[in-house]
Amino acid sequence: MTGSSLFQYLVDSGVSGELHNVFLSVSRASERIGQAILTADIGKAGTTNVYGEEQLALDVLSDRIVQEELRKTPEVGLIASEELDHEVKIGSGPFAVAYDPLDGSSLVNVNLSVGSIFGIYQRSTFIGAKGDEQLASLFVVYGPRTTMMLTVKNGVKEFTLKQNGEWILTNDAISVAESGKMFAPGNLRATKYREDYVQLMEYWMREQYTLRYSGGMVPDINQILIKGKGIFTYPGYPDAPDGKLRLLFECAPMALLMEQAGGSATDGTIRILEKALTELSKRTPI
Ligand code: P6P
Repeated sequence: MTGSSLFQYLVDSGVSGELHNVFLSVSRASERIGQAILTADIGKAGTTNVYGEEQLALDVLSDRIVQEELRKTPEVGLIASEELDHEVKIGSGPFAVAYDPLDGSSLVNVNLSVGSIFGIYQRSTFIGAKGDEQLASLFVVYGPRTTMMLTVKNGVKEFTLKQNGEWILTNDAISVAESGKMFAPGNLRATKYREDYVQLMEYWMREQYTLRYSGGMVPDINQILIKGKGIFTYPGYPDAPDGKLRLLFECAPMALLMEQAGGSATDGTIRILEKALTELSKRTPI
């Protein structure tokens, strides 16, 4: 129930002890990233990631923090990071963690909320993985408060990081329903090429949906989960048919949370969680 610690929740939920350490390492990494955001250099790292996106010093630092914590976790054998161009075997543990260490990092220098996203599997390679295979997924929002949305596939729970470093269960009944009139429309530039997206936007505006889009997938999805309503879109268009968002690092973890909260997540045709990963950098419309 609310008020219990993350560790107590994992025990109460019957999550296997082997997984506890993985969650505790991820939560420790997130706490450290939250601290780094407050103090670290928000300049450029002078490098680009595999997507050709310029890395910020914070992107690289956040990835290093997650790696440090996961390399201290014997239960984790494999990692993949949005900041790396290949998966890395880090031990002989059964679990595999795919993560975006600092999603939307460019929002830090305009002082908007950002987040970290994690998907946890039991696999020896991510190639071929489907989001349905995730044992758990979670994201952390670095906003006015640092909060975590977690699913171990028995619903979605919110934890809040307290001053003493404890993650306390603050909402144990996260759910979304059809009722909401709130939209987070990404990639509006696609309307130049896609009449269907124009019609959808016109419908949402005519129906007086409330616009809530920050440019950060983590806070934008968090808002839908907390308010229990709304829709997030990021479609593709001829120049980028799969859009921008990554299947492994962003869309699959988010899709599991959304479905576990009673919502749905598709690429416009099939469930995100049914899509097999053909390559680490695979993108998908959502
Ligand atoms: P755009 C952040 O860079 C990100 O990967 C997601 O967090 C966010 O939803 C999307 O890209 C924003 O993209 O095209 O609106 O800047």
